[in-house]
Amino acid sequence: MTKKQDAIYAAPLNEIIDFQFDERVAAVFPDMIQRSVPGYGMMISTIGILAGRYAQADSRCYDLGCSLGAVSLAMRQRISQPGCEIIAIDNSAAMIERGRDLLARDTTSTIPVTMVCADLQEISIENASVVVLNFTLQFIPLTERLTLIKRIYRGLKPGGILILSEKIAFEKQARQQFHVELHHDFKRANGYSDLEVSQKRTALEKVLIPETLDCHQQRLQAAGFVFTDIWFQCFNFVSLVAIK
Ligand code: GEK
Repeated sequence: MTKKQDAIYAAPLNEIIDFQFDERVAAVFPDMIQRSVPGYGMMISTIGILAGRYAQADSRCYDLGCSLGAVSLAMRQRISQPGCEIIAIDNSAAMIERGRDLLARDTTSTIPVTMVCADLQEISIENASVVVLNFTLQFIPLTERLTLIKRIYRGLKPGGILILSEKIAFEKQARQQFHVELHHDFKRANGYSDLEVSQKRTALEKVLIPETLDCHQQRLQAAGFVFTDIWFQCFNFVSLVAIK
């Protein structure tokens, strides 16, 4: 499938409205995320490998904030335990509609994937062996994040895994600047102009709220997870695992 190129912020805008996961974004999403998140492709395929190891027979694997379902498709390819089902949730109707089309064309596995258009804060999480928040928690209001992580912890079976990927912030100004500048270089190297980088940054300012690694690790511990570790980092993009 050829990817439609993201040019949403290419022309100067009089007013930059807060970023939304609407039809325009859904249409260019694979190109947008690939050119914006360092290591995205590798992270998707590695989440498949993690799911392949941690999925338990007759359990559920959740892809929360699934967008077009890249994580679900990667998990589906790698899970071999019998009786597993994948539940993919996103509250963007445009994402779910396109995601369902892509899922219908995927013939790599027979593991059932149910894609649901819903607020992930309102769905029940139960009998889970794998839960993935791949760049989703950063869009949930700060005050609601601990409640969500606790709910995930409760819904996981013993030995189950949470995979949490986030854009992070740094306390020390010099570190923050180093990683943000390198991330912007990464975007420019992938063909985004200075204008695109800056307009997108403004659009995301109030919508995507990054926290420090320490903050994420403390929240995971507060929710009950004893084992947590970082399995990926490139600049200000990190992925953690937490095992119950
Ligand atoms: C990937 N995981 O390709 N309920 C449900 N979905 C939500 C909510 C919510 N409350 N808030 C945000 N979303 C994907 C990438 S993108 C990350 C995830 C990014 C959804 C939102 O609609 C969007 O599709 C997704 O979370 C975040 O691996 O674009 O930076």
